Amino acid sequence: STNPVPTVALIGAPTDIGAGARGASMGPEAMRVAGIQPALEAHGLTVVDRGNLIGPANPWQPPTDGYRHLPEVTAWNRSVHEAVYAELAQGNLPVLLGGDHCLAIGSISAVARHCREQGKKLRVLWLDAHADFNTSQLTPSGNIHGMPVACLSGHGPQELIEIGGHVPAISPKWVRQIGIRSVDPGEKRFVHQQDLEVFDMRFIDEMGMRHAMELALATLDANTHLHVSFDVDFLEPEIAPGVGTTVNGGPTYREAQLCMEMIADTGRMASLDLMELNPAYDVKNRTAVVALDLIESLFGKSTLMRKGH
Ligand code: 4U7
Ligand code: MN
Ligand code: MN
Ligand code: MN
Repeated sequence: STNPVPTVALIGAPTDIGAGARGASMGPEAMRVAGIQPALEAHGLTVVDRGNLIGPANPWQPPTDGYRHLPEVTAWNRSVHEAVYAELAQGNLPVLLGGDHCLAIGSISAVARHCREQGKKLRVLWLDAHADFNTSQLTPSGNIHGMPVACLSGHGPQELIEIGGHVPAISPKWVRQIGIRSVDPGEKRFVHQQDLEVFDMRFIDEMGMRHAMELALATLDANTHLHVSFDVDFLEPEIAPGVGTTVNGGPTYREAQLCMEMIADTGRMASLDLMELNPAYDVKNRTAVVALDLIESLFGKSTLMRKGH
């Protein structure tokens, strides 16, 4: 019989190729230094560390035609796509250690390809301060880490939208965004036009994290593959300074814990991105430690209140 608890496969993607600040390339090592492998093993999980992917260096050039570093972003995403797809094909649970958030194009296109082949329904939880729904026409920066949700939805350059072999890779209807509080003007119009379901900070303030997560997780069923794309800038910067793009007013430590625990309770999480951790902005690896604590909760770190968990 097959093991119902999948092996967790850590995949490092040490690049900041899509970001506006250098340093997310150091994210994977910061998570290893924080102790991600032994921490997950202590919860009874089998964990393999696949080491780091390799890809082009960051040439640190200005954007051309609305995109910064498009050939290098494409190379990195192809590599991420193949690595994530290979783990899913073996029945493993891939954890992508970013790296900037442009790499979610490779990761989620791999998850979508796997779901198409397995006849599974896909739900993407996007935990972020930003909607990441810009296009070359809308972007104020040209940084592709602000574009992955649009690219996955079929709005972007051909070489990025076709990475999973199916355009679009996903429908924006499969996405639930949590914690959003910084959206550019053109991007905002496009989010409304494409019917992205967004539980922004205003919603969380008024209704609470619990209600937001109940709605975001409402339509999961036994056949759903739940992918979590966790941009560390989702968190309140006071608890998570180690990101290149801080936005004030994020979820508190307790709100973020509840978010992760409610995801764990579904038992459906089958792949994870941990993105945008930037040790160059961190204080004594404190943000990596907080991110690890939250990841442990995602994997069901139990509390005293929940007997049987
Ligand atoms: B992240 C921004 F203009 N929207 O497109 C842009 F505010 O992956 C930021 O969520 C994007 O961190 C942030 O450059 C991308 C900016
Ligand atoms: Mn962000
Ligand atoms: Mn992001
Ligand atoms: Mn960021």
